[in-house]
Amino acid sequence: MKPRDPQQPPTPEEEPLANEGRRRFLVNSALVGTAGVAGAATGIGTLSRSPSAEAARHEAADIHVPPGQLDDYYGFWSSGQTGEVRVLGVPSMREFARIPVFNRESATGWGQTNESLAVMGESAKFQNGDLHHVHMSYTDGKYDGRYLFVHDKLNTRIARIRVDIMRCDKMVTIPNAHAIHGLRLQKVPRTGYVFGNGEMIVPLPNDGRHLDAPEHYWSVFTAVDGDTMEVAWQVWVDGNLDNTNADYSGRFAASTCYNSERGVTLSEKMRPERDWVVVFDIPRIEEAVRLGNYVTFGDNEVPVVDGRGENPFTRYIPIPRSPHGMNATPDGKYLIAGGKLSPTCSVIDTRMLPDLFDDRIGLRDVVVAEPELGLGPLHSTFDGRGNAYTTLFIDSQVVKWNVEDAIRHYQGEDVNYIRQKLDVHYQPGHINASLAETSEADGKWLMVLSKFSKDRFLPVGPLHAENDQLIDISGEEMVLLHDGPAFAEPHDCIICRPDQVNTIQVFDRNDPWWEGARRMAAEDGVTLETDNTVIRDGNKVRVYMTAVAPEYGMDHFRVKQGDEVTVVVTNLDRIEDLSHGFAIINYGISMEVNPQQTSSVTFVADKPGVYWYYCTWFCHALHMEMAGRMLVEA
Ligand code: K7E
Ligand code: CUA
Repeated sequence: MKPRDPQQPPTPEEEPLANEGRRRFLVNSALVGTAGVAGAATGIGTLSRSPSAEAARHEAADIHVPPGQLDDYYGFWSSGQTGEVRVLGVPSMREFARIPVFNRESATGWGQTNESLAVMGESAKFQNGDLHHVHMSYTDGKYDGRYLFVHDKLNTRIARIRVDIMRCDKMVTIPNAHAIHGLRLQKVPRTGYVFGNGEMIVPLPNDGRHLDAPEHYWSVFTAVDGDTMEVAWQVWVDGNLDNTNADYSGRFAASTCYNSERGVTLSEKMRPERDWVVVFDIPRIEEAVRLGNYVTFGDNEVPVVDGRGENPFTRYIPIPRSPHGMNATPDGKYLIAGGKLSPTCSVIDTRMLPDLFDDRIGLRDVVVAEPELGLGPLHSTFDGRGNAYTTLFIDSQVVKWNVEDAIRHYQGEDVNYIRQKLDVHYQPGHINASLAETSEADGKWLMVLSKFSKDRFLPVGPLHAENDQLIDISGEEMVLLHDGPAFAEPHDCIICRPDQVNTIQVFDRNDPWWEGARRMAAEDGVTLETDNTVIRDGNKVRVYMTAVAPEYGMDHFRVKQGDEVTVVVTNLDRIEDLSHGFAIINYGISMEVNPQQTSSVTFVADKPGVYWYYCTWFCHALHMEMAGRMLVEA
């Protein structure tokens, strides 16, 4: 048979062959990709999947949320290098909203409006971020719906999102640290502290000294006050810090370390057989800060408590090398570190930590199980019925195992702790079950965030979607129900109940969100809700206008070339979902103005001429007519 022209569709006779070739190609490319990721790891052996069986189960279980019906859960997704947070419904996996945080966002004007620039502060100069983890504030170990907290690995920031309006209201750059990676919250009595891990080691302060002397490179553990969003204190540690978590007693936090040797090359980082989990005693650290027992670095005032070597504040628990995830069981008893390069997880009994800090027991005594789970265990989650679910990155599987049985096995009993292994597609990282990060884990839904989708979706060029897979864990067996394509690169997600998420649909006019515009208007003697006026102050011009569908309060305003113009728009509509926008053609200005909200933007009118401004949200039958002219005199 002559080779077929790839530009032509296959003939009916060629069709089966073409499909066969596609299958073979995809399987081969999947294997190549895996080998690249897993390095010298063993073959993955997980490509034997059965699409028809999955499809059958899909029909059996009901994840379809009919039109007009609401989802049972909210999911909040991180987005990695996209820098935003996404809001999904579970189990439908419908995406409802995106919350811009570290990224520059076109529709809302995030990164351009004065309100967002005030939140971002000096770090607004960065238009990107790397947001791996999102967590909701706690009271007594349960989600309380006040805030979401996130971090930026790329530019070393921690930020807070108001849940009621789903907008970021605080952002802080963390001094002394270099790349905030792990981020978790104090669960008890409340949040409280936001804990952030400095992942990369650098000189302290990192001001040009010790460039060629890695023995002077260090990591710090950071506690931010979640109420004020100021850095409360830091702990100077040995090694580096990867993922972190807080326990359910409120006294301890713990972080994994994959670079205990503080190497700067791959081979140096891989040297020892063991790395560690470092545990922090929060009250002792607070006491040291109170007593002035700390140092500071460079030009910041943040108290840094020395937690290196033997000290009252930290304990370094040796575990197999290069651990990654750190998860707390919802019953409050255990912290579980994912082995990554070791096929094991290390189970730490948090109830033994007080004795460890009083030196009554040895470091390894608190490790009560080290179950062998499979290749590349990264993160774990829980069903509230005593089972853990751990992602096996290299095996492309989720393993369900019983924590108490693993402990019995470690004590020498002949019990099998593995309950089930399920193929996922492919290379899973984070895993999270409904409410599993809280004491209310309810064991219904499991999300597995797979890093590779390979052949699971229609191809979209070299950059593939990630695959967020939905699994039913309510029964004895995990059942894979849904493939959820996702753009770069949701590392993590949390799933909570709708009653834990209370949003407002129409702004209160007293909302602090536009505090800057409110103050400016007061100084100009302008009332935002009623006035449509232009205030000139030298070459600074402030334009105040209202918006009521389908009209702005001003059909034109006049400025001079070179003026610094601030436009303040107040949406007077009180109707839910009636958002307006304000955009200026050829000036690159665009922002949201939601019901009863004030938004403002400042720019230089550098080009003379007529420039139409218009509304960007379809608000009315005459939405297209909702426009006006900015007249810029030469
Ligand atoms: Cu495992 Cu950054 Cu949470 Cu990603 S980390 S997977
Ligand atoms: Cu206002 Cu469209």
